[in-house]
Amino acid sequence: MVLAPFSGGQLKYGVEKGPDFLLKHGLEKDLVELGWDVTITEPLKGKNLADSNDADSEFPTVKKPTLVGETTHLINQTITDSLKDDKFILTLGGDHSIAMGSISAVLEKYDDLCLLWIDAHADINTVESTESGNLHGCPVSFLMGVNPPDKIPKSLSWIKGNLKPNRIAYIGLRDVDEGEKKILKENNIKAFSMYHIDRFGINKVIEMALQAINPTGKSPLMCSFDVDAIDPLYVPATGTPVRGGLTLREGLFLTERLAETGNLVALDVVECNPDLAQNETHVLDTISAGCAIARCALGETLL
Ligand code: B3U
Ligand code: MN
Ligand code: MN
Repeated sequence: MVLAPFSGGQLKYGVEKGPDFLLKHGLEKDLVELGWDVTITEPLKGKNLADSNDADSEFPTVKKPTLVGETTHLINQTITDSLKDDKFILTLGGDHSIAMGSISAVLEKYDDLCLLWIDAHADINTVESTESGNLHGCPVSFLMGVNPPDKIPKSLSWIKGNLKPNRIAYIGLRDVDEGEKKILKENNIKAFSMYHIDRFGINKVIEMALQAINPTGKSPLMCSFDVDAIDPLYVPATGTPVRGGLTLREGLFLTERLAETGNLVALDVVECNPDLAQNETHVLDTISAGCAIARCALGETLL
């Protein structure tokens, strides 16, 4: 288990408390009870990363590139180390920019890795298309290497950008920027929005997604799960909630199905922000959903 208490990919503090809240809810004990031998690593602990908006005159379109670059590199290095022992990698965010660190590391070990990005958002903005400048809206573009090389901030240039577009599928989308739609189309990326879930049902959608990115059924799978994919009715305490999302059961079903394949090698659970809850129930709903996602991905409901 990799703790990534980081909020620098966006502007709302509190998301860095995610790992702590998930652990306090009993996640480690739950996983041990499922039979996992859990080790906890903290790549960011004791690291003095300046939380300034390092206004980078060379790259003015993105916020805090140095902080995000250094942080995700530390996460990458820790996970690269853990993967030498063939561990399952569960990374707890933090905002979704941390996936630059986790996915790049997993991809280095498994070059045929298939990625399921479960999110209300596509997080595929480039340094040119981003309107907010928040790097949690950009990780996929860096992982895929679609940013113009001369526009990549130095601190993020360690990312290889070798994730292939035909190995990514999205599920749960409902708030995608125009620039992102263009990138998705140009790269022919499989993207299942809430419309597709209503049209075909969640079971068919996950089968279509897996078939598209992993036609042999033999490649390793990673899931990057942004809790805002689930409707704010169930997961209210998150930075950019969008109504009309997955039910809690649909979200859990996705991870149960991935566990069932036997090919899941890594999971991110990101964007739980307890500070944005209006009351204790909101905190509990959000954190218990985050824990349930992890437990289901790690086999809890497989009989
Ligand atoms: N696409 C927008 C909004 C956004 C992306 N990810 C989240 N929000 N959580 C952006 O800022 O790039
Ligand atoms: Mn999101
Ligand atoms: Mn996201």
